[in-house]
Amino acid sequence: MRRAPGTTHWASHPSGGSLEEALRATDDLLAAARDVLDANWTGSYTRPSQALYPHQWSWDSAFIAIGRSWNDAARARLELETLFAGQWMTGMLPSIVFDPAAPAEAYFPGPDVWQTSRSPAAPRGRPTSGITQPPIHARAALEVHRHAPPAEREASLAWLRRLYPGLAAQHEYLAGPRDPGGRGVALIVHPWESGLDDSPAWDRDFDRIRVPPGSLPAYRRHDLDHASAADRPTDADYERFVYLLTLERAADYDDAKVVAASPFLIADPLFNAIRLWSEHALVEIAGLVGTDPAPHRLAATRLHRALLRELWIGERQRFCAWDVRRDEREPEDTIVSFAPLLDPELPEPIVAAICRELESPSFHARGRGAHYVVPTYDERAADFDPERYWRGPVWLNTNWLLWHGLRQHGRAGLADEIVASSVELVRRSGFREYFDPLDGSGHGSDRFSWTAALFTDLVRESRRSAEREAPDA
Ligand code: 2M8
Repeated sequence: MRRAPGTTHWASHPSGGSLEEALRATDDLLAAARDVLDANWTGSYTRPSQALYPHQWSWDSAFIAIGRSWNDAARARLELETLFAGQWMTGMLPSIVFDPAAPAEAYFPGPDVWQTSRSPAAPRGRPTSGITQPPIHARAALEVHRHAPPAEREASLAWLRRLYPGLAAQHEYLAGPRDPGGRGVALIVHPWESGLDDSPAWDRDFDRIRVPPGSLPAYRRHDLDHASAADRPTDADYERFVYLLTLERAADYDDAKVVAASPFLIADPLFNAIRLWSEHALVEIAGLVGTDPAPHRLAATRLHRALLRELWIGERQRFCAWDVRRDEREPEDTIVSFAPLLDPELPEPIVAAICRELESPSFHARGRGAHYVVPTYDERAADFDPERYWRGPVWLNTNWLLWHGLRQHGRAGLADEIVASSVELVRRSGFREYFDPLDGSGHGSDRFSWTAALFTDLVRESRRSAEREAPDA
């Protein structure tokens, strides 16, 4: 099927033609993606981007390792090992491992603000942040292992064996201190832990946080030196981000104290769906490294039930973030509601409800001129913003997660559209951090590592599937 000039109507699935078209002539883009990853490689890990994010970020590294493993399995393995060297004794994997080689003023808030040496659980001599990020790492480790060339299979298995205890500890931490009420879903204590920092998914909660006048030290946002203010979170949001950090710091990052003190306490469907998907990966990894997979199977069953019990809201036909502090469900229609597609056991009527919403004009504005999927927020919402960070733009990592979820539930048509749209966005605007769904323009950082990595994975994996399905010549 041909596209009209200037538009990307990946409609009429399951015709399949448009994916084929998008995958054509991607060799140069794959080479360019590899260049981005190599340029951002430091020798032991990959920076998300050179100027805006000059340290190691947790879920970035997991996405990067997956994409990189298609070309360079050894660096992909080292990426995750470097990250896990920053793991806390509690099992918490920090959202940032700071790079001592980066200049002190390169990023705010840096190690001097976090002061994680206040906690006896923090790794000694390795400054990190004091919060975590979505636990995609076990899934990443499994993908990296699957991509290992035959000659490296033994080295890859040995690596999995070394990594497994850290991965298991990360999951135990989330099931323990991060689930103080024992409801089965892990709680996040800062929007930065969600990875979708200023998503409207928690506006109702976040907007109610009042920063006491004079409670914050003077600070300067370095992010605005490297990205347009219209693309980044507002100053008011940043104040609250920093305020929450100061509360966590004042609690010396003691989990029980942080949970007791934090005005932000959210059970996020995306965070927990990723956790569940990774728990299933741990079942497979345990089998590969010769450990009992049963505890991971049990944990996955519990989490599957908890997701449905606590976060699926039948009247709205939607997974909602749960503001645990106020015991309110946040009904905003955002991309976090779709992430439970990652649950392989999600009941079919719920899969169908999610797909209906994904195909509705809120997320899939067919027939309205140029349009790219999947926006991170309902395009019909009054405060939808196609350019600002997590408040509307398309991101390659959420596209990649949904693509996996849709494929595992047999929704090939929608999954193909996501690949086609992602490829077209990169072709049009390069490896930008995020993209305007309405015109495809790029925003945030340029030469962004996870865009390059996940572009690689989407294209290589789709080409491989197409080859498998092609009739014998
Ligand atoms: C963004 O978050 C950091 C804070 O952790 C920031 O804005 O400074 C988010 O997009 C997050 O998901 C991502 O991991 C990080 C680095 O790419 O940037």
